[in-house]
Amino acid sequence: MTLADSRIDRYPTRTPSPQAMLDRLDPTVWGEPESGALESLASFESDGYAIIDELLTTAEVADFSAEIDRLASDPELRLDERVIVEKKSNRVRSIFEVHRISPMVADLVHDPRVIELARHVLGSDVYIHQSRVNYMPGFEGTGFYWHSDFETWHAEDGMPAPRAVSLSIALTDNYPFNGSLMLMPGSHRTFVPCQGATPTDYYRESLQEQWIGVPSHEHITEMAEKCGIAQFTGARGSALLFDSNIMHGSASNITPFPRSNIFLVFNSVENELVAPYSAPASRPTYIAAREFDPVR
Ligand code: 6CS
Ligand code: FE
Repeated sequence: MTLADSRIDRYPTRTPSPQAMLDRLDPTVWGEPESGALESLASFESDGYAIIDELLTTAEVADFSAEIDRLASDPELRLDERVIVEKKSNRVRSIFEVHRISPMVADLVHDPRVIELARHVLGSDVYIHQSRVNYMPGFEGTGFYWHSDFETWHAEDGMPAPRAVSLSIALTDNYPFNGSLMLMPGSHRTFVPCQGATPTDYYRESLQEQWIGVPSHEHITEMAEKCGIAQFTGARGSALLFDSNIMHGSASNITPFPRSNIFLVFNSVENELVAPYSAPASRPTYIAAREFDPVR
């Protein structure tokens, strides 16, 4: 028996047959309650997310918007494998590892307004597991079906525990109608296993449209009835901090109003990736970093 075989998988998923939902085995907020940071995170423990109004100033939003537009229209970058395009329109949908491509985003990762949120929730030093810019263009921006990020990061990236947190910073106004993120409050306390094996090189399709690693209609119904559905709407510059295991998704955007955001995922340095728990091979490092040096 190899080490990999002997590893205990506390969150089994991508199994041949359907499995029952599991209670989360790990804390949500790992850091000690401190004054200050706690105020904006009061709801985080119970809901699995918190909204931070005006994380960025209007001027900073304008600068970041100009920066991501520059990236999206860079012909050279367009050929980079870290750029994901929309299936139909071939327009830029996401740019991964944006904190290594854009010095402005690299600075944002180190900004105390950002890094202190992650360190408080995760209760340790942190590193960037994944960063991306999401462009949800107007008229034909397609959304993401219901999923838990941790289910994917556990199965495909070998993330042991849900000790990671995402920060989605809105660079455009998030209205209820332009593809804004929907979340099920409190769903982070349940792990929803998914049925079906991970195909080889699945990331080449899943980042455009995910069809493995999506919960069953039965489980989605049960979670929605138990938790309800909330929507992240907020002005540009506001941000959504959310637990790696919360059930979320977004509708498509047929309005003329684009929805762009910068998406930073922090993982605890005490939660380093190991071999995938349920996939033939690890995903590229621009999707799941495998250098775990803490962000100082
Ligand atoms: O596969 C991933 O890592 C990405 N997929 C989705 C749908 N959300 C989280 C993450 O960025
Ligand atoms: Fe997601």
